[in-house]
Amino acid sequence: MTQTFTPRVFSGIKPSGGLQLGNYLGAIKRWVDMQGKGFENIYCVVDLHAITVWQDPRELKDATREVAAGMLASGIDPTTSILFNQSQVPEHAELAWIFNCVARVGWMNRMTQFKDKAGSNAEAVSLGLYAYPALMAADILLYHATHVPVGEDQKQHVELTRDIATKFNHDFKTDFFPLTEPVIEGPGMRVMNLRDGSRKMSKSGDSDMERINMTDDADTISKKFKKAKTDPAPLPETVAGLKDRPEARNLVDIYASLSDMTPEQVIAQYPGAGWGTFKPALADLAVEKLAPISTEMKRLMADKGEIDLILAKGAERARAIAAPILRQTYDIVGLLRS
Ligand code: AQP
Repeated sequence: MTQTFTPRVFSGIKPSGGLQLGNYLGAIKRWVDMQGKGFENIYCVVDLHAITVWQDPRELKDATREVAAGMLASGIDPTTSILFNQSQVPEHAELAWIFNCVARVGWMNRMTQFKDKAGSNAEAVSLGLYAYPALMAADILLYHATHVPVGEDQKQHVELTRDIATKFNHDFKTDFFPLTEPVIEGPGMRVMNLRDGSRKMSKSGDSDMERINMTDDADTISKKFKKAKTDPAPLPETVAGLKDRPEARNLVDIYASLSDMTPEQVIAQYPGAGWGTFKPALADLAVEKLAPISTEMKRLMADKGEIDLILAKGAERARAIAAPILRQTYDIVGLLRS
């Protein structure tokens, strides 16, 4: 008999700094939309992933709370969705070890995000950064998640999760783990750096001017969009005219994602507009959409106890799903529980 799996969504964000616009448009905004669509939703602040690069212990706890606050302020409902931080559910690390023994070194060597992050320093980065995709597979498969909404940048890792599930199922002659689908759609799927349209926007990029932080105030947001790199040409008359213009394309995509429009609709609204027109319009839109979120984030962060309680309750609910799946995995692998 083949297994049937409950439609279940898992996704997470690393507290490796404060939230940036890419995390919101590429992930959180879509997670909010997935609530009430017939899935069980599990959202995680993946602090074990954050420590794959050095984190100041004093800042990590607050960054964890800030990411949780960003999710709550954006509309994640902790009574219907499960919201917790990863390290409070130790089963993640336990299943990751098993997957370290299933995944092949050659698979890890192909991960482009590792190459990007390690750069020319690959010998000196942590073993954890290299093995990160096996932990990510564990995060997902520990809940038998069927769908993972992520930005384009994470697609390869979700494919690796499917490879690990396939190999596990094959090696142990079972159908225990589902083949999880990545859910990647819409113009927010890859938000690019405001100073270099060939790189994605990141929390940990060198310059604050290259990203919009979810806690930036209205003046800062306006200044960053005003100074965003563009080419000198105005917006084209059609979307096809954005080809080979990565910075212009990025600003149009951000506008589209914030306004729930398509890039075609944005261009139709601003055909041939100069940057002096489009950038202030984009800044105003971003302030309108982000200000309520950042105000609510600040309110939530003022009461650490409230966030900590939400995360603790979420961890308890997560463990209720995770623990039996890990126990069955141990049994399948042949690990003795006496
Ligand atoms: N620029 C982006 N565009 C679209 N989606 C993005 N995501 C991140 N940046 C963008 C999505 O956010 C989710 C969580 O990502 P993460 O924080 O766990 O890892 P990351 O992708 O490595 O994020 P950062 O901000 O770039 O962190 P650092 O700088 O610490 O490495 C994922 O769904 C991701 O797709």
